[in-house]
Amino acid sequence: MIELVQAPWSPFCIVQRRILEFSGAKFKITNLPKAYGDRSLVWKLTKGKYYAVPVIRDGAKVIYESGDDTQDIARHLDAKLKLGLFPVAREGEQSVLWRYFEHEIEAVGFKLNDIYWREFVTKADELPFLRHKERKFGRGCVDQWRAQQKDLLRQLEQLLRPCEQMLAHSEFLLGDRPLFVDFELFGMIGNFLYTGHYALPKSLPNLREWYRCMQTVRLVR
Ligand SMILES: N[C@@H](CCC(=O)N[C@@H](CS)C(=O)NCC(=O)O)C(=O)O
Repeated sequence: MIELVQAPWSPFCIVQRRILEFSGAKFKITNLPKAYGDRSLVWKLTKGKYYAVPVIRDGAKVIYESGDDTQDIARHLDAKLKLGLFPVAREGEQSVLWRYFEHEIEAVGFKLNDIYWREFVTKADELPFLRHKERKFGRGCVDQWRAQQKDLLRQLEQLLRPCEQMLAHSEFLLGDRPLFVDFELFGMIGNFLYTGHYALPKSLPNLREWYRCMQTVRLVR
């Protein structure tokens, strides 16, 4: 059985979890008990090559991203479970879009989620969480994001507007069935909405409808 090693709020993990649910395949979820403080499980599985999540274990194979902009896990699931998420004719559009989602949208969405970090980080993980964030974004970064919350929400709305425009013309981003980029955007938004403090703006009705649909959509063979 396929095993997903994850942190439940991680945007990149939500992408793979939803793809697995969509596929209808049986799979097992393993949450890192201390997502920030202890990556030893991932380190062991990848034989000392990787410490981030998600990681997939599929029989003897362990799959993780080989680069910053790769989609090795999704491509593996797509090929193995025959999901049709990466049609060759849409490869170019998809690679432009997933970079926009992973870089621009994720960069604002995760800050808005992290404002509420004490609600999803365990006591034992508080110190490594804060250290992890402050080493990358500077001392007091989470307090700054809290102070900038309204502005960050406005930024996110602007960044999501092109998706709203795309969804005015089709049920999914690139047509009448979900492709990889639908799951990718779903993960970034799922991270933003994780703590339940936010909703997608009313000014983006097509996106709201698409998100509702993406929560439960299943593969039709
Ligand atoms: N491009 C990678 C990014 C994975 C990633 O950044 N994961 C975060 C969690 S959201 C992580 O584990 N970062 C390393 C760390 O926390 O030390 C992917 O799509 O899987």
